[in-house]
Amino acid sequence: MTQHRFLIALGSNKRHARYGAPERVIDAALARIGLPVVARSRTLTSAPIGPSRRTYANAVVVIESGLDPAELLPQLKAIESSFGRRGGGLRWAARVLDLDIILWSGGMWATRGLSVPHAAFRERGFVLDPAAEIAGDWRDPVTGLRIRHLKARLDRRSRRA
Ligand code: PH2
Ligand code: MG
Ligand code: MG
Repeated sequence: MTQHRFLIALGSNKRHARYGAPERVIDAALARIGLPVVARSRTLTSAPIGPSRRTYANAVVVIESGLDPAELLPQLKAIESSFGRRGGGLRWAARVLDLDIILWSGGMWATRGLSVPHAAFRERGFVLDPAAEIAGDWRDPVTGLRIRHLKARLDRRSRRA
């Protein structure tokens, strides 16, 4: 089976009854993924983008798997649910755990309900900042730019804004 690499973003801005603060939720979620972790960023805190007012803990990991994105996604959703995440809430409401597929080594992927690269990651410092720590050379197949370059571009834009 061909092994692929995935860049996965983890986010939490709500305590978990057992694991505790969002930083600890991220650690526990990583342990749960159960796939070989090639690299892991630090866990960074960031101001919420969107309506929720709670600070987020965010991290990214590079993992290896023989699955394709459509096969991996339900596994990530199952982990979110097992951490108490419930569907059907407000978009971008506070959440115990969010696991997003940002990139994979297979290039572009689009099936119903899932696009890889993640549609908005180029505008999200909370993804690009930790991603630049561990995957700065990874090239976005849509823009042809490396993560390090996407981060520099976003940093420039947000300084100007
Ligand atoms: N996730 C969102 C919406 N806003 N803001 C921060 N700082 N970090 C996140 O992970 C995040 C967010 C939707 O998934
Ligand atoms: Mg998300
Ligand atoms: Mg998500």
